[in-house]
Amino acid sequence: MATQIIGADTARWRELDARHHVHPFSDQAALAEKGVRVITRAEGCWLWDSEGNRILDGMSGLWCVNVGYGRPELIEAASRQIATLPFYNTFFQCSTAPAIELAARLAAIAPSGLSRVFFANSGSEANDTVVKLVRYFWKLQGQPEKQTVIGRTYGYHGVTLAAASLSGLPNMHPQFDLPLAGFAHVPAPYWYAEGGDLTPEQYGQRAARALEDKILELGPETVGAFIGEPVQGAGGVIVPPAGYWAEIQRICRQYDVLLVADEVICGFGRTGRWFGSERFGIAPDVMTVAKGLSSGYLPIAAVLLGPRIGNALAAAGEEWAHGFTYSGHPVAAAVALENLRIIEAEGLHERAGGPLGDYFASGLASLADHPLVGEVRTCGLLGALELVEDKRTRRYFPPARKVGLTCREHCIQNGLVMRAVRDVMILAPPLIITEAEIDEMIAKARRALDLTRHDLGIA
Ligand code: PXG
Repeated sequence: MATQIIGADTARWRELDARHHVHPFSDQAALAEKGVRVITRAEGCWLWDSEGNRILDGMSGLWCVNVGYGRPELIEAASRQIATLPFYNTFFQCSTAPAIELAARLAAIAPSGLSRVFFANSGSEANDTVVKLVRYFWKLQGQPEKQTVIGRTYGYHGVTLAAASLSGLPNMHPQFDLPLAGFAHVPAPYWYAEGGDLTPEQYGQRAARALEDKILELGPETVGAFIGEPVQGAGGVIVPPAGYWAEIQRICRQYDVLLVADEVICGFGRTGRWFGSERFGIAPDVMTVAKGLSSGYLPIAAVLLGPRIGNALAAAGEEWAHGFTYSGHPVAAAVALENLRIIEAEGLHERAGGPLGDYFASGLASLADHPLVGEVRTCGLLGALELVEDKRTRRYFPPARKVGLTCREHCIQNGLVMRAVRDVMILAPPLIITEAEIDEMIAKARRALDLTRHDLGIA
């Protein structure tokens, strides 16, 4: 009976969605034709859709539901704060208790003296804020020409004009005549796709040196900052070779270029530490966080400032002209605080960096014998499988064969959400996932790989 009602809603929702709802990063007409999947509830690592399918969420929503779905503590934190003070702003000499406590808590867990916190509502807004801060900081230093920010190919930093300009994914620029002036890009340390005959470490050094070349080409006096994700997420879970980040840091210091770590995906336990920067020995001047900060329960993001920028801003002697209505939103901040308490109390970051991360890594590694899998990469609870036509030469299938999309479709039909980036299959499950659920996830992934191979007509 209940299922019948659900079914009726599905048809209506699909129709209304097709008619009225504009979707992010989607071919609107193609999606309307196919019809959306309507997700109706979730618990732990599992989703249910309006047709009653139960699906293992191998992507934590969109790389964010680190503590899993349905946590009563977060529900209580939100409802308590909504009842007490649903909103007040942090402009005009006011603050709120959750925003203050969250700023202090972030300062306590952040590495390398990042002790001042500005709040935003999304990763895009946080990175957009960074671009403004970089410009303002160098003006305060009397070097207003140090404005260019360098990002990387395969980088994803969001979709506002500035954040999209920082990003380096090929589809993000042409539709909007981006990047804006003042942005440049250097190659990612993506050895598997672009490393040729070099070892991963050699290629990592080459990719890092490309930053030095770019700085010298532009003139160090014009380059204000470099931004990078410790592990590039949406670009395909690109785990940098050993030595890469050390070389990047040397270069940034040598040319007095601020180092910005985009921790929107890597933060809050994903890589097995509180922050990816710790995992890779990065001491950034600025860090941006979002997603796992509230485990996606409410939108909130932050920019964490180290002493150099923080002190300059504090000593500016004027007000800085930047801030969002919802900067430090009390309900989002209260949820984020409780979320951080859960991660700490349950040791979720340590779990992802310890036995559970190892279990996930060996589960994924067991797929390396599959004929389609050219490489398996993991870092904490981030994982990627490179699907290729020829493992020996690392040759991909022609893009027109849509191998990644085919595999993703088989995953969802078999009750698993896996993300396809080109022909790279990605997993980033909630940090509360159990070993039994990892086994189930790997079994579903293997089945999807077999079905994909079958569709490709490979014997
Ligand atoms: N930085 C990084 C590293 C991200 O992954 C952003 C910034 C922007 O955050 P907001 O909150 O503005 O979306 C992100 C977002 C995908 C996908 O397809 C990834 C993201 C967003 C949407 C889709 O993998 N990451």
